[in-house]
Amino acid sequence: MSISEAFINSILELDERRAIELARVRISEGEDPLKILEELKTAAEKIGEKYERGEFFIADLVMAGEIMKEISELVRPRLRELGKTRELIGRLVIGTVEGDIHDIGKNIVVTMAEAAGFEVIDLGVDVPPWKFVEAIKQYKPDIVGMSCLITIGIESMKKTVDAIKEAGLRDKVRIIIGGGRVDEYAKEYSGADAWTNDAATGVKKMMEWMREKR
Ligand code: B12
Repeated sequence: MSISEAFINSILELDERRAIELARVRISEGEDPLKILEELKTAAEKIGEKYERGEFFIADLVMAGEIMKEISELVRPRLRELGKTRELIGRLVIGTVEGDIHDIGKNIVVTMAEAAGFEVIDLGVDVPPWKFVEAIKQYKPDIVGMSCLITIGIESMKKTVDAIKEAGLRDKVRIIIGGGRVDEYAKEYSGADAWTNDAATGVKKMMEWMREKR
């Protein structure tokens, strides 16, 4: 069994100690932090499937969530280090939308965007539309990012874009949405400019937008 398989399996078995230990070893051996994050996503998808099949319960989701959070926090400093020498290229306001408390994916985007040279204002989870609007007024970001992992979050995304429009701020920012429940339909319905369910692609898009702005 490869170390990647052992790592993914340890998360699926909810073996916290082993998963953390493997992550620590891999980081100390200089493994690409993006690879570890990619595997975290694979594990999360499999956990979601187990939950859907009734093999996992909420308590297991909570445990898996804790393990994945701990691992992404172990990886974050390493990712930051890689981006340290970069100049600031833009400002991003990001949050998980109202009604949704999932934040592992969002936190990965935060770290990757910081590593790419963005100044990031993280509004946290369950963020109501007015908070996004206030943050745009206060921080004047180039880009707004919204994360959503549950179906009802799509409606929150639409409400947030609508609130940004009503405040007369829509043409001041580009909006990107991401997370497991997001797709082309969600982008069209919410009125965002782009969508992704992959942090690396999302950050690439944001960098493209910043280049266009120059
Ligand atoms: C861990 C987890 C939890 C943890 C969350 C811990 C935490 N701090 O985040 C806990 C246990 C708390 C939880 C709770 C719930 N969960 Co949950 N959870 C999951 C699980 C297993 C993994 C999610 C995850 O972290 N994925 C890993 C990350 C890395 O992936 P990601 O978020 O997609 O992020 C990547 C990209 O999408 C992208 N990205 C994400 N956001 C953004 C934003 C931008 C701007 C960009 C550019 C990119 C981007 O970058 C990331 C890295 O590539 C999923 C299953 C799944 N397949 O997603 C269910 C899942 C999302 N949960 C689900 C449900 C139903 C719930 C609950 C409602 C359960 C309940 N009955 O109470 C509650 C939600 C409460 C609420 N109001 O939000 C359902 C949602 C179904 C639906 N269609 O609505 C899922 C799909 C499970 C399932 N198959 O049924 N959950």
